[in-house]
Amino acid sequence: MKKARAHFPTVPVIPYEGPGTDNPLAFRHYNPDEVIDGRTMADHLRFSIAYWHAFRGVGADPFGPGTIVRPWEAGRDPVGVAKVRLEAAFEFFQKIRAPFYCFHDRDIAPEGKTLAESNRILDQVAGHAHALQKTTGVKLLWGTANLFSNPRYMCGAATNPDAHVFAYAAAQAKQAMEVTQRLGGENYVFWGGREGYETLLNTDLKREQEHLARFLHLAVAHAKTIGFKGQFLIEPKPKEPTKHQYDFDVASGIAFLRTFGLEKHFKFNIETNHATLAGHTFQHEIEVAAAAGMLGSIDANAGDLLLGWDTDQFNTDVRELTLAMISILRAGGLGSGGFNFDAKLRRPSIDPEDLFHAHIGGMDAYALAFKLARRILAEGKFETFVRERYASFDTGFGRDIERGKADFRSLEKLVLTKLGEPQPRSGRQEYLENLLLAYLHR
Ligand code: XUL
Ligand code: CO
Repeated sequence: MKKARAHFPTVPVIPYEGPGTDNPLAFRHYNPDEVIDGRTMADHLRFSIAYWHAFRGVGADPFGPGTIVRPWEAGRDPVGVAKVRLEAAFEFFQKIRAPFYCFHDRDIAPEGKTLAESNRILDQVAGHAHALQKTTGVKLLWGTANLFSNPRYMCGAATNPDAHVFAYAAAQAKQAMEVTQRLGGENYVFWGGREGYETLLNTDLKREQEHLARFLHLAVAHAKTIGFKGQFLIEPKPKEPTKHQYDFDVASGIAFLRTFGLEKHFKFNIETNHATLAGHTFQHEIEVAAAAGMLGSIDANAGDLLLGWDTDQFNTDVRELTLAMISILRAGGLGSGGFNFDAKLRRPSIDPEDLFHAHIGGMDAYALAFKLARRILAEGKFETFVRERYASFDTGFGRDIERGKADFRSLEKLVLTKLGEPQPRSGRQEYLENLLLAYLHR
């Protein structure tokens, strides 16, 4: 392959310079080569760049068109532009030192006039991505199909009232999964897109949920047919674009998967901004997934709680990330998942350098949170507190309750004859919050 010209000529490979540096284009906490417990930080954190935001985001919003103009977008042949864009992207992945990227089919390759043409274009552009993966060592964390932008999906894809659209979506997902497999994708994501509804006046909710489950069963079957071993992930979101999305949050996602016998095949891709839109904290969603053994991957971002929509911002809230990281590490990590920056530049952040500042902040915040969470878990103060709080279930009648050896009658007898009134114990929330603060600001 001919040597690609530099698309970010003013920015070097971002060095790690430590917390004391004044260099805005250096990492303070993310040291990808640092070995911790026998694995590099790059390996622990498995950072990924979201192609749709970093390389297709132009800063458009409902009040105006894009503000971000990249030089590689200038060509007239869309397939040629797609390839040069990929080269710019891989240069960025390397300079920002992210080992992974993620994409929707339509992010990397333009849609053709027919499905056959779209498939051909995608195959061709994916071939270029494959070559770039090989020369750079950057890998695909996950792929997915965009089943929400094209007007044909205005009433949903798998939940569309028209079986024709369901069939089209199935065909598109098939191709996206096969391309993901060819590129060595470690996971495949199903985000609901327009799988939800605006009004029940025109919607058969039960039938739509059954169709969504059927679609996922077909995906599971196809993965088996082609030997795709990547992990399937559901990405819950409560609203936006539709008023009510079927994959509302992790808890409703678990119920849905179990109802339709899909739970063995899926884990969750949890997005911070989606958690808060559902009225949950990021950590809550992680804990709910972990409790079910279904924690898969993270879409790393943040919403603006004063705005209340999916603002997809880079997250530098170390407190929130440390709490999340505690839950992730306690659950044994993300396995084949990673931290994918599903986050975009603000509309006026138009310089190529802004893309670096944004990701440096996001990566540093996660790296710092990772280190803090490890220290907190190693010292075990919170764990000890929680364990002691539930200690009455470790022995005697508490253990009998947990093991199913007590019933209402035996417990009634126990209270009447022996236990009497329970002694209230403080939950010590403020003490614990101060303890956390001491870790965050040493
Ligand atoms: C939308 C969103 C998506 C998914 C992939 O809110 O998060 O970009 O991550 O389809
Ligand atoms: Co996302």
